[in-house]
Amino acid sequence: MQKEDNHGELWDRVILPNGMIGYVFQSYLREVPNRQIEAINVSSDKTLLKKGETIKLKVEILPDEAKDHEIEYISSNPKVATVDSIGNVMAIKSGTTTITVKAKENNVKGEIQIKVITPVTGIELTNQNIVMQVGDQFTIKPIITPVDADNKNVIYSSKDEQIAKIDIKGNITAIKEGNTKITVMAEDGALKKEIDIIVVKKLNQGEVKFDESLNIMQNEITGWDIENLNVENIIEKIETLYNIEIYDYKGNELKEGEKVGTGSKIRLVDENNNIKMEYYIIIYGDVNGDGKINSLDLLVLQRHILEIQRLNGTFLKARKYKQKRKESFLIRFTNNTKTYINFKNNRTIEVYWVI
Ligand SMILES: [Ca+2]
Repeated sequence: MQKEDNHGELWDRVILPNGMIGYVFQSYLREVPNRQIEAINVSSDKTLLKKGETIKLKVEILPDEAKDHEIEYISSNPKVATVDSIGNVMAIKSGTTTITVKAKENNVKGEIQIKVITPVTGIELTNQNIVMQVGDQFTIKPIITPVDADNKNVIYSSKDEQIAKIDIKGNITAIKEGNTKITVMAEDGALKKEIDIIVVKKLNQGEVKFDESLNIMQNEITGWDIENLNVENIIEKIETLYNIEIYDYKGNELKEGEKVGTGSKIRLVDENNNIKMEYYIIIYGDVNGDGKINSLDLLVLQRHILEIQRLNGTFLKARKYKQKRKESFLIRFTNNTKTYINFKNNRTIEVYWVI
């Protein structure tokens, strides 16, 4: 008991063992239970939690008569895991923390160490299937979520390496005609995704010829006039023996007059409906695949830069715009991404960016 100013009513006078006389005032009074907490045992079904997971701690208070006495919960690192007043632990991010359960009436406490891990919960691939010509290469870049996963490494494998093989960086090489599957597996073992690979015979010039304005990079095509790209414009630029089918990035077949955007696919099929080849359309600046370049693309790009939603595959390639525009308005993001906004007329804004 500290020597202090008097508060409240005088309650009692006590004689201490050393003979001193003390006065007890009301403000110092606290009911002291007969039997105090002597031990606190803390346990949990799990001490290894995944980010976002919650568990309730099991707390045993001894002796039994004291089990209703007040206790408090403290997390040594609330950034890793928090604990509420009734022992619910919530895993926030990777790391370790000690949860202490302490008696309010004295210094008796129990502890438990909680480890939080952040496993891979998503492997996102733009392509569900890829058509490649014998000898072609194509790189897949899966988006691994969450961005703060402890181990974002993936392991690639091919079901049939005679048909297509894949290296540790995700570069697929088409070896011979046939079908196979590529598996992308998170190294932490939790998740995997598959892609169908169709390897077709290399087409020769007589089978398909593209307009000179286009730039063909194996199965990706750039160099499109972005002003009016619709199904007919594309068909006009391809000379082929085969039927041409155009699909949007979601896989819906596009009809005459419909606008074509990034991620759309040109499929060549023979009279028996066999796929002869597929090409992806990349329109620089159109990162959302709607065929227009406007402020929506800028928003999508901002989400990519801020890692809210990463761009992938052809969309990722469409974010680059290398041409210099003199009458452009330049925006700089903090990470040095340059964005050019080109005011074309009173109604249209074109947005280009260079990363
Ligand atoms: Ca767009």
